[in-house]
Amino acid sequence: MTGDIVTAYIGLGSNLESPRGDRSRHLELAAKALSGIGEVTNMSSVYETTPWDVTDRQPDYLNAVAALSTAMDPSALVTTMLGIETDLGRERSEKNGSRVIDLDVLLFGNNVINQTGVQIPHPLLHERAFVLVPLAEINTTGVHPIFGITISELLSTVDISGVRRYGDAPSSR
Ligand code: PH2
Ligand code: MG
Ligand code: MG
Repeated sequence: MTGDIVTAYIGLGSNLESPRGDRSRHLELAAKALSGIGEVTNMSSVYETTPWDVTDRQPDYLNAVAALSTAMDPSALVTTMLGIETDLGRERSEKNGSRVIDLDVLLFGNNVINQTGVQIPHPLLHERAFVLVPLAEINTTGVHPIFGITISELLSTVDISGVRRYGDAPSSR
């Protein structure tokens, strides 16, 4: 714990069914889990997105972004995200391949952190429309702490054609 309350932005993604439910259900279970560790102060709509990187052999994703007010330090937050992923049945196989749930710490206040296993801002955040579209929805004027430009400015640099609005924000209650 740092003692400080910080707003972290968490990327949520799912492109598989599991015994717990479908992609939407996984986002909802993840949102509820987030509300158990801090206050979810904002949640984007859900977007259906074309797979990025491994494009030929995995289904479309649902993606969303949550704003989480937390007193955890970044490393504890990352560890907690991995624990929620495991609780929701995530199994790790191919890099950038299909997953039941993925919870990435995108931003942690204005902090820049480069430790083993903890890279914040997320190193690919600025390249990924499936992150920037939902992030811009809830944090338009937020400034990327390395590039020094806003999320909406970053959004204007990427191709958003693979990102379609799918539905309302997952309930975190
Ligand atoms: N996550 C990945 C790899 N590719 N593509 C989309 N559309 N959405 C994701 O969440 C995603 C991805 C690895 O984390
Ligand atoms: Mg990811
Ligand atoms: Mg991840």
